Amino acid sequence: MLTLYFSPGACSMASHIGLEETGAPYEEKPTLLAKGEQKTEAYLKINPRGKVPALSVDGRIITENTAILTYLAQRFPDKNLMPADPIDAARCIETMAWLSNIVHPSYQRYMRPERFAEGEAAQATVKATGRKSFWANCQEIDAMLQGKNWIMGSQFTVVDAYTLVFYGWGVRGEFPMTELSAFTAWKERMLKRPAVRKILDSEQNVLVKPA
Ligand SMILES: N[C@@H](CCC(=O)N[C@@H](CS)C(=O)NCC(=O)O)C(=O)O
Repeated sequence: MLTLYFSPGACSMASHIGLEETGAPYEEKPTLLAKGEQKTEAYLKINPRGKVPALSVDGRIITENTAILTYLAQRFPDKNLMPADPIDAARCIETMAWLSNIVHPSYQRYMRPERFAEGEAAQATVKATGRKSFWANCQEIDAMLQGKNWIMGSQFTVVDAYTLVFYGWGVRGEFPMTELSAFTAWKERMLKRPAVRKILDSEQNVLVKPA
């Protein structure tokens, strides 16, 4: 049995979409960050780091979007969620690692500067540099998507599921996302995928909420 621990609106949406794209049955365990449910004793037994997502595979836990999405692509090879060529597969994982290591923390610095520095002046600097870095990262994604349907080219892969988190966060953070034409056209393409739409609707994501 596959069980996903996630919080609507969080980066766990990447694994949620990936899981839905496999077409496999799974159980959902909402773990609401707004209520601090990621820090409960019960959840810390699932992921001692107190973060979502976590995927339980018959009781064995995988954390980190990059690992969960790679596992899903390998477990369901007929769904073609990872490029077949080993170099392209490595590049797909490389891009997920970049999203996790660079893009996600840039947004965190913008939204939660208090986690990175003490004192108002230092936090204001962290926030401003986080905003600048996140926007530069969004521009890099836009450049990656120029002339392509999907991040890896002509094939939808798990890195697309992960990348959508950041378009949504950009909208939530009031960045001028529509200025990024390739990124925005790709987002519209993503919304046409039934699995993506289902998860965005169920999480009441900002990208599908009525204005
Ligand atoms: N690199 C990790 C990041 C996980 C992460 O930071 N998750 C956030 C939600 S976006 C979280 O659970 N935060 C709760 C907290 O820090 O208390 C991944 O991709 O899975």
